[in-house]
Amino acid sequence: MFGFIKRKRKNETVPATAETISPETTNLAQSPSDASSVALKEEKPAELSQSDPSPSNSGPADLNQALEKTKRSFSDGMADFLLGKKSIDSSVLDELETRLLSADVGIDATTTIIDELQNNISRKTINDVDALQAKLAEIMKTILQPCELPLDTGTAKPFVILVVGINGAGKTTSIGKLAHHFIQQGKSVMLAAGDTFRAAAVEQLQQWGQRNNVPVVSQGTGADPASVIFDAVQSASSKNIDIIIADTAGRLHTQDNLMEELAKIKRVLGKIDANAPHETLIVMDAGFGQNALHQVQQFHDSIGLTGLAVTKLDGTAKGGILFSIANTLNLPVRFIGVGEGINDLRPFNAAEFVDALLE
Ligand SMILES: Nc1nc2c(ncn2[C@@H]2O[C@H](COP(=O)(O)OP(=O)(O)O)[C@@H](O)[C@H]2O)c(=O)[nH]1
Ligand SMILES: [Mg+2]
Repeated sequence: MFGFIKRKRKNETVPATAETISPETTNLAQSPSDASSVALKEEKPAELSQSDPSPSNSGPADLNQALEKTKRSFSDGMADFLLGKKSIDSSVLDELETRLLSADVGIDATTTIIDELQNNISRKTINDVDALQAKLAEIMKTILQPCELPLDTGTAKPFVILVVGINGAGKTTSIGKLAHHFIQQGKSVMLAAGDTFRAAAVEQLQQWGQRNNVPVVSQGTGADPASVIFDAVQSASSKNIDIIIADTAGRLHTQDNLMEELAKIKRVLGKIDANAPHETLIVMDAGFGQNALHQVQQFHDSIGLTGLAVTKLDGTAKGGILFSIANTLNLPVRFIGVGEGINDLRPFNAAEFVDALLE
């Protein structure tokens, strides 16, 4: 955010100084293996055709660039504002506060940041813009650090990841990127098409399977998601696959029958391995800002989440939502999505994120 303040300040003469949906939920009593009499289809990975219009396979999006919109909402006009300042006074903090709020950092995290800066200014440990920037980065990293808990998939085999969230959040796309991420680590991956609500959803996952050259287990549209995922995990087990990632249909936290369907999937998986799913990962669209926090909390209360993937940070000025997440949800941010391409998902790193934001 202050990167170009520095550039502007090269001409400065007076430096600032301090003074200052799915199919209806089916009967759980039905044995999942009964349900598996529905034809199980395991898409063998196929080579991609040249004409496949897959999202860019280019290198990872540059984090600085991906966060451009959020950075702009912080920094537009901030440089000019600070240039006129001879000291870091309360008006600087007021301005910063407004910008943090507009980037959706949230009231609690913003208050923490501003209070901490104010204390340092009062104690005269911040005397200029550079010191302000350094302290700001330090405080922001401290807030985000507790969310940085990388997903360890080595604790079970197959390690089962159940992906949930509302429609359009980026679940299926993130599963495709996740498969790529794990393959890069030398792991074997299988996908389960648990979004049986629309045929297109199964096809979308199959395409990601092809791009990654990994098998996709599916049944027909309208099949019971719990049985699809159950069968997939059994298949992964027999094939010695390291990681299975299960897609689910999008749903709202208010749709009780759909939330019950997720609970059912978890119960059914528990019959194979008491600890499965080993990760219940919610995918959240960063662009939804504060509204998404409530939704995530409701999912958590209903089915118990273990991690978050925050997508579309490239498409929003609300990237500050990560700070609200850190302050209000007691959940690890496993990954962030910064574009539509196969490489555009990265493990969340608090320091890297803050540095990119303040660059
Ligand atoms: N720009 C951007 N688009 C994304 C990202 N993640 C997903 N999308 C797009 O969001 C749309 C919905 O994604 P999809 O995976 O189908 O959502 P689902 O309904 O939750 O499965 C698609 O057009 C994706 O390409 C991201 O990190 N950045
Ligand atoms: Mg989907």
